[in-house]
Amino acid sequence: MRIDVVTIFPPLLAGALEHSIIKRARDQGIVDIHLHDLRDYTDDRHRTVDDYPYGGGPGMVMKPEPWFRAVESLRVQGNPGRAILLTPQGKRMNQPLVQRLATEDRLIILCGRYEGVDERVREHLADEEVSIGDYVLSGGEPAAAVLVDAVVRLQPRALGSSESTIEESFSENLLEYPQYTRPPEFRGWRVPDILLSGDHGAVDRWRRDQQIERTRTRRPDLLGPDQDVSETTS
Ligand code: 9D3
Repeated sequence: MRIDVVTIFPPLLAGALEHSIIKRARDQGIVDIHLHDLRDYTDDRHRTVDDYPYGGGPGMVMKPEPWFRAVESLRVQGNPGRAILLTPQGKRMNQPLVQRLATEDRLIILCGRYEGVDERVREHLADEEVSIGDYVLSGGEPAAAVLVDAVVRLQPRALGSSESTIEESFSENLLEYPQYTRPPEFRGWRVPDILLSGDHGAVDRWRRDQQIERTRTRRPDLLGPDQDVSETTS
């Protein structure tokens, strides 16, 4: 898979993509990731990427021309890919969305900044808009790091033998069970006896119960709308 990221701040992302699973996947040729500076696609002396909003109001808006020029020139080589605009107004990222994007041959990720991006970019350039959740970031770069991580680890052969190969709790909609390692007692806090019992059947049942109980108390929304009292209005 090829991933292009367009940003006014490539160094902010570079570090996040040079470690651990992503680094290994890049080194093995599983993903080909390229960072591009949006300012390289401007045509004025000051490399201007923003301007005042029509109609007035606070802040600046990112100009459309550098985005179109960037994406259109990246598309000259190879597969047009899917252009994903990272914005607070996008569809909320979740594991099914990540699984769908992970099957694409190419993603072109656009990181907004400032107060926003000219509407013509979302209407006529982006194939899809994605948000990573309901909190305010200063730009799309941290969201791009999150999306790239989530997509890369789903690529065939991206996970090594030490990472789990079976799909984890978010795909089966349950939280993880509690995990322990040595020592059996630390500062007076004991590892549950059942985990030291050697009874594998009992361990499996305990873990399953813990997963269900944890999900019920912490993330009832994962068990379906009926279980989620927080979604009740009256
Ligand atoms: C102060 C500007 N805000 C007025 C309502 C809107 C706004 C625009 C741009 C708020 C944040 C941003 C920058 N954020 C992103 O580009 C972003 C983001 C986010 O803030 N939260 C969750 N996911 C994402 S993806 C991109």
